[in-house]
Amino acid sequence: MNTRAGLTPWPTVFAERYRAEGLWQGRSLGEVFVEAAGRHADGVALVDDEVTLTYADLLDRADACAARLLDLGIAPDDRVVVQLPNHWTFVVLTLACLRAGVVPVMALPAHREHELRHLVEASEAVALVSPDTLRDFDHRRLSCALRETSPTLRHVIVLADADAALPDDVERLLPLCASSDESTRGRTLPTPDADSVAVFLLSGGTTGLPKLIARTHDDYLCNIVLTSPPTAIGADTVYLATLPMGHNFPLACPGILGTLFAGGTVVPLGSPRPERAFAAIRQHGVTHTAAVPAVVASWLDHAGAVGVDALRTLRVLQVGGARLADELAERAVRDLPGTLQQVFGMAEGLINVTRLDDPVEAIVSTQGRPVSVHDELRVVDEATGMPVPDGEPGVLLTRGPYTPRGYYDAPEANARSFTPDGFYITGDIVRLRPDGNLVVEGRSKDMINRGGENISAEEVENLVYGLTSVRLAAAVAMPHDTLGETVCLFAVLHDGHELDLGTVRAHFDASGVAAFKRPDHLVTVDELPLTKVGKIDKKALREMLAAELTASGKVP
Ligand code: OOB
Repeated sequence: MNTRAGLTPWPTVFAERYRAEGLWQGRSLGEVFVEAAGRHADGVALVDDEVTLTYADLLDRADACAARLLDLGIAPDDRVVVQLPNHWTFVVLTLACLRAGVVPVMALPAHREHELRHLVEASEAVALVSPDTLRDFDHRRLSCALRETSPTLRHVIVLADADAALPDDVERLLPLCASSDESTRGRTLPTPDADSVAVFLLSGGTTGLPKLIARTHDDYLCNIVLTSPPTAIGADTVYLATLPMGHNFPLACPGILGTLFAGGTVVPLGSPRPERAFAAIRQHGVTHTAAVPAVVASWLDHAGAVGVDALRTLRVLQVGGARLADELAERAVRDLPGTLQQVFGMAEGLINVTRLDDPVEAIVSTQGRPVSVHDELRVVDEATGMPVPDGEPGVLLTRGPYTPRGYYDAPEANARSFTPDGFYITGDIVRLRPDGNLVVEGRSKDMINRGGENISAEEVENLVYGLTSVRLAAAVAMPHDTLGETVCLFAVLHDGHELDLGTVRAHFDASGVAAFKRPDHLVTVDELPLTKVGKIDKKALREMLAAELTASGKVP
């Protein structure tokens, strides 16, 4: 597999500058972990209900797992779709991939056939790692079915209980992640090039299915190194990972990898529910964690009921993924221990954070500023693409040492999402304050941010067109008091047809789509409003929806 194909490299002058500035260190992420493990051999690297692993243990298992992947015939540069819950095996497997130069494609546990098929195809994955069954869903069956129809997928690897009966052609993840044995001990592993792809992250994607974002060892290490100091990560950090671990935020901002590179302890937790999270924070003395606003809201409510004693070790609460309402931010600052840090980031690169010593006003009402002076930002007028006057809202464009110049193997999307001079068009409407902090004011991209999950309106609409009753469909964001936004579907039906929300949702389930994309609300209309150029007028639809909600007394 040639990982360089399909990539949009940084122009040489930029690459040279990033190397000269020390932003790109020329080291693979696996090597950086080996060094950290050498410095902190006896420190606890990873702990959950099942295991407690020191750095020496974790490195031993990661390297043994790397050797076992190679023995299976999975080669450096091969892609492996990883769909795992927050579990210690995710960390061992990811480190194993980084050590061997095998490239993980970070799927989410919520993904179903629709998304996984696309990820396998787009990455030409040779292996798919999934749970056996999880929350009543039979992932193993789906993984095997995908292998039947995929020309590249050879291995299905499942996270199953040791006593679960599995077919012979399915590999078990647990033994792959076990300590070294005779066949793996002392094996020399290939060292990936620093400019090769370390991981594939997924874009929120405005058009249809998620696009792959190839993050190189150089650029992803830069991401981790730059986000660590503002978050005060160190050897005494205990990081609780409750967001899906394959997401950029908990993985590398600075998250799991940042904590492991600093000698701290990672605590994976399968659910952000406040009862579970509070218990884990108390049990492990968690100092740092990351959450989306909807989760913070549930933690605040829970803290109101049970008090904050369990959270007394918390030093930094990172919140991002969706706009944190100022009122919620104020409550978090007032009612929760530790310092709130707003994080406005994206899998495509740029990370903005509020600094821990910022004035409370900035922490509460801004989404922070870039982590590097080498992050270039432009705020432009949506229609003309010209810079807006200082302090005015506009679309944020960015480029920099950890913001790739294009999606993987997606020339059409790249023409839409990147400017000719390499700026990524975020589709976020921001205002740049004189103090350098950004305020996220809205969005120009056609997406719905449901509790931190970015959903492409177009993907929802395309799925809805699978219903024979639907003539026209438009999905828009509907305000929601805890999730921020949910999915509202406007539909024009063919004459004589009827449609209810249950039918739409059942159709989504039957299409094998991640459940978070199902519409939450359906409005059937006789026609859809159009803009002057004849496009569906989503602004008008949002206004219609607001009027409908006000009339029915459902305004959040
Ligand atoms: C994070 O990454 P993605 O790729 O899932 O989503 C990125 C998009 C942004 O373009 C923006 O539209 C939205 O999610 N977003 C926010 C936000 N953080 C992300 N909108 C408003 N306020 C915020 N604080 O979501 C992500 C990646 C790394 C770190 C943090 C979040």
